[in-house]
Amino acid sequence: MKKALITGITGQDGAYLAELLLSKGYEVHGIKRRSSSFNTNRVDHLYQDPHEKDVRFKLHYGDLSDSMNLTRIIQEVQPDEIYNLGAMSHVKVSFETPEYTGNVDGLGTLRVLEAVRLLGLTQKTKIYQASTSELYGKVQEVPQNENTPFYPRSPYGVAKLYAYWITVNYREAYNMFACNGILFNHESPIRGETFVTRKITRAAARIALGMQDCLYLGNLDAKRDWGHAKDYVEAMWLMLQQEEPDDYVIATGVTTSVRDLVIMAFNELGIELEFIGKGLDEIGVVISCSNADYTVEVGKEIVKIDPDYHRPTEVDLLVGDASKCKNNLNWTPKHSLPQLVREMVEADLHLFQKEKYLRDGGHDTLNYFE
Ligand code: NDP
Ligand code: GDR
Repeated sequence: MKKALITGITGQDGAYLAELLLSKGYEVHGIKRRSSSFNTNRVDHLYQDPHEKDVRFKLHYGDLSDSMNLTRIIQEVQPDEIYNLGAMSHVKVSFETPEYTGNVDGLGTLRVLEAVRLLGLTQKTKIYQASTSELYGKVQEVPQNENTPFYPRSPYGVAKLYAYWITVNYREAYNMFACNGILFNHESPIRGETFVTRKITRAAARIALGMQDCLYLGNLDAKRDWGHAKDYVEAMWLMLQQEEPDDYVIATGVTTSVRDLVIMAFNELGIELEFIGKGLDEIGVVISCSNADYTVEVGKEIVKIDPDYHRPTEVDLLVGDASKCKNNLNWTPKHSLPQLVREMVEADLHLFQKEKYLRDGGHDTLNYFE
């Protein structure tokens, strides 16, 4: 039975990848951070009581800033594959926590690679590094492929640049099977709530249900190549099943602006939006609402700009060319953006319908401070 170790198992990709590897018969180990409240909700459905027999899903406390901890876990697990997905993954937040981001996202990768080397596992353990389209940053060429020059535009992007190159260096210096997946944005119903797609689909559902008045966003002009996280974790696994280690772009090849994504999400609920005005004064106004269940008035301003969501330096346009991955790994995305948006809006609608029902019935949450 193959053993995999996933850092960042409690995140969006970690949860989907753990599901995929379990379905392929792996024993899956994951590193979770200690937190003052539960942080495993994305993988709780995979949890197995450690007292049972033949448990194939195990969590270990750890942190990418702690090399001794990483070394001990890797020594204990002796993994065939490590997927280094752990990171402070929010680009805007990285401007506020640049040193921490450098430590975890940059040096954290070095710690994993060096642990494998020091433990003498270079010929046993294959490593996947979660690299990112944020490496491309300032537009040099479109679409972006494995040969496009990097020009990161945030502390996150710069930390991931270090991680990218240290992975290449360990592969070349120590003959390790280490790969960079240069993944473009990928989303899902379990996407973190502060990334723009999920922020939009949550707000669309809440506004339709009368639980929120307005959605505040930053740069509506930014364009991203959005895919489905379920498709992308398959590509991660495929990279480690090849004869030779290599680096691959994973993308859909289609780019969409934040503004158009907002329109798509509200359309799913029968709410037609129009954007009027410019710059910080741009607003999204309701033109029509075809669903009688939602009390959204025509003319209501439901999207506004909050400059706090703008980044000091922005990545304007990302669109990936995944031909290498298609040719070498036989991978193509199964989901389109309209399918992804529909799935996310439906999931958030369901979530908030439940919350509204409980709230209206007076059963929503316990108030500890009453
Ligand atoms: P998430 O933010 O959903 O998950 C990040 C994971 O990393 C969480 O499990 C988090 O733990 C963990 N983590 C954070 N800090 C540390 C730390 N100091 N030590 C150990 N673990 C830590 O990200 P995604 O699942 O979306 O992304 C996975 C990886 O892929 C990340 O490295 C991200 O940068 C990269 N990436 C993501 C893309 C995307 O579009 N989703 C595109 C390209 C790259 P906790 O749950 O406790 O916060
Ligand atoms: P990104 O994703 O920065 O591309 O990084 P995010 O969803 O945060 O932003 C995408 C674009 O939307 C614009 N934007 C807003 N973004 C957020 N979060 N909140 C807003 O209110 C808002 N308004 C406009 C942003 O300026 C940006 O242009 C994601 C992360 O998953 C990284 O870890 C990963 O490496 C990259 O994708 C590829």
